[in-house]
Amino acid sequence: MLRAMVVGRRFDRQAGALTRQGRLAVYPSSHGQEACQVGGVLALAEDDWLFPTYRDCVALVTRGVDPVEVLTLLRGDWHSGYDPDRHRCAPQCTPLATNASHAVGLTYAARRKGRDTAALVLMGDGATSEGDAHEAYNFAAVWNTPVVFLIQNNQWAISVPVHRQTAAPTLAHKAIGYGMRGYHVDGNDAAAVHAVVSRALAEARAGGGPAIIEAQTYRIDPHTNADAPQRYRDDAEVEAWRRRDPIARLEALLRAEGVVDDAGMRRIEDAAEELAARVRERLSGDPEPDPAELFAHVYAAPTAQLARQRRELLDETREG
Ligand SMILES: Cc1ncc(C[n+]2csc(CCOP(=O)(O)OP(=O)(O)O)c2C)c(N)n1
Repeated sequence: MLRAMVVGRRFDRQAGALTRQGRLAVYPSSHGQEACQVGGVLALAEDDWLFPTYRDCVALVTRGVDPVEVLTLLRGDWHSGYDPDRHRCAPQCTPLATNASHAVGLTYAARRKGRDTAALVLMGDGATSEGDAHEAYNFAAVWNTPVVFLIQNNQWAISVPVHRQTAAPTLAHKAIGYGMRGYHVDGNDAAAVHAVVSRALAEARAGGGPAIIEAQTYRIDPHTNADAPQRYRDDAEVEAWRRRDPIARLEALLRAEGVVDDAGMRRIEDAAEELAARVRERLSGDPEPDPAELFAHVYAAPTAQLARQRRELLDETREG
């Protein structure tokens, strides 16, 4: 977990730099949320599925998706960038909470086929206010599908603080209303996140139904590179959360237990630097996407409307 978190943070920093260089259009940082994403993903079994959002690039890298493929969409190239079936990772959803109902559908279908595939849905605190979240929670509970909804409560939905998002005592309380298990966990403690997600997935696979886990964490960086957080939050708040850094905490624990030492940390950091260098090198050129591909994999048989839009786009880009 420590290695994945250090590598994930280095990847995250590299992606931010590539954005400033104009190599990526936009990048939503995972900085501060590594314990949630790594602890959650490492609790998944091989055949389980991950349903990430735009925020969850570190989760995808941890799942073994090629880091360059993770960033492909953000370069403005291709729809997902990676093969969802190969990694059992759904494409990252930007429309909030839409990934939640996809996960319910996938696990429901798997159960009908006699498989015990479970799914982990990553979602933000803001996403819990969406209609799609309600529908997904409700269907998951009524159909008893093996889905674990891991809410990364990073305290902010862009400029909206969590106390403006809900009047519930905690987001985990929402589970009660849907008739499922609810857990509340320190989202900056990787071991705790891993333990509670593992338990919830095991219970779900054994027929115990879905669960909502609220992990308390913090988005250290701006919402994306296009955000100006100094307009809505205090530096003192950010500093207080920096002191609860999930990587420093896990490192301190593992050093105290004699699992890792200076040499071990150096090996991890070297691996992280190597990954960052490979990402930099492979993203140093510009993609040359074919605009027509935008329409290629939407439907098996394109609708008349899409065919018309495709013609219009090709006419426009030819003129341009
Ligand atoms: C359905 C929908 N409505 C609005 C948006 C615009 N939007 C993008 S991110 C965001 C905030 C989401 O906050 P949260 O769910 O807490 O996730 P975080 O970005 O903090 O990880 C909003 C409102 C969107 N992507 N999708």
